[in-house]
Amino acid sequence: MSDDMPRPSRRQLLTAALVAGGGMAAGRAMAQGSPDPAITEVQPWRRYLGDGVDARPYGHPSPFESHVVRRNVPWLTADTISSINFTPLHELDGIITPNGLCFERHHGGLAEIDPSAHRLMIHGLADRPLVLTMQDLMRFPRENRVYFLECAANSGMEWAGAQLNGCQYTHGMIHNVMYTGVPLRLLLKEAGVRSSGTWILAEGADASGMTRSIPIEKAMDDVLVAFAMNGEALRPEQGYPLRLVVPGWEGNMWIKWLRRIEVGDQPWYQREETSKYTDLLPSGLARKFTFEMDAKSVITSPSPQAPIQTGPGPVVLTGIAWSGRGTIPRVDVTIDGGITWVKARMSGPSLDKSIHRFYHDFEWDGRPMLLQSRAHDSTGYVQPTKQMLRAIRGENSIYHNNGIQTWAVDEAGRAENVEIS
Ligand SMILES: Nc1nc2c(c(=O)[nH]1)N[C@H]1C(S)=C(S)[C@@H](COP(=O)(O)O)O[C@H]1N2
Ligand SMILES: [Mo]
Repeated sequence: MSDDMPRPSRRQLLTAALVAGGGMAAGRAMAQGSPDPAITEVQPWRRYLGDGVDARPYGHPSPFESHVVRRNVPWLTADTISSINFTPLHELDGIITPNGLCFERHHGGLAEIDPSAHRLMIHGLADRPLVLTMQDLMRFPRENRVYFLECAANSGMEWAGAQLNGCQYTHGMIHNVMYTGVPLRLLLKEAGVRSSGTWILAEGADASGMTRSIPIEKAMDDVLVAFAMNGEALRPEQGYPLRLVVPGWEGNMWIKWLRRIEVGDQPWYQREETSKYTDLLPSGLARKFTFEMDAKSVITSPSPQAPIQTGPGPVVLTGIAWSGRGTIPRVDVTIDGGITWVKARMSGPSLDKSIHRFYHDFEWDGRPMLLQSRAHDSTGYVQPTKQMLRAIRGENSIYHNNGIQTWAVDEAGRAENVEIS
């Protein structure tokens, strides 16, 4: 975690300003020709009193930010009930995803649950089966942790080649949230889980009744039963009033509207871990139980939905990187399609199994660029190219695509999803 951008001295800044003559610098030179009404005229927000406190008891973003929303791709799914929408990554900065912008993936629509009628049952290979109310849960010690959730199908549409034009659609099945929750370990201990218990089954209370098998080692390690996100109650879209948090592992296992945990001695082989979320290999065999999400990154700006609109000169390139196995000590960036790589500047907290933010601040000469980022995680793993992935995994995969993304930027600053070989 470092903010190690070299700081120019005042003398260098003065020289730079003289050389640039105002034209190329990031700021605008003080008016020489026509006056700027934004500075010479009194604006409406200065003339009239504004809304008082309490006009907005629950705050919303400025109306000028109304384009910053989750979006779906209508042709991807038959309806919006069993469907997905995408986090607007190109509009975000820092590492935390605001609650209202976390992508949604529902298999049976969202369950609108009355917390007073919600229960969490823990049973199976347990000496003291439990049924907990929300109030009961609030009496267990809780923890705060920031984790990314990535759907294993994120970038799945890109296996066969560049397809969707924007990082919201190519990489937006991810969010990064601070959860407050009770370690599942404490609840399993309270229920007296037996030593013969080697797997758990987690079940949702929604119409899809989603179920996934999870090894007991993970359940006893860092899994949380979360009731809050970014400081407030979970949103209905994210599983209110309870969701499982399974750090670093594929999003499908993070059961929302969590109602039941069964302890058993083998996996259950439910739909979501057999016909779905398995990876078909070139041999015709399918790889099962790919739980951990490999290291991955994407440049969020410039990108197709966030073109360069300021012409040649200073550009702040930025993006996100994450790994299901730890932290991201390093991200490399190239603007020439991989001929030369530079180390990006990391900024913001470096947390285990969380999104990391990177920047590359450079002077754009106005020539076309091929932008790529490459994540290194704390285990030494380096994000592969799409060609490297296909060599091992073949052409028929959908899930677990963590290949390097390329954006082609033209002279006008427009960016497009491409692949280079
Ligand atoms: N009960 C339930 N849990 C669920 C799902 C669901 O449809 N029902 N979808 C799963 C999938 S596939 C993913 S990727 C994540 C998505 O979480 P989110 O909607 O908070 O982004 O939730 C998982 N948990
Ligand atoms: Mo998913």
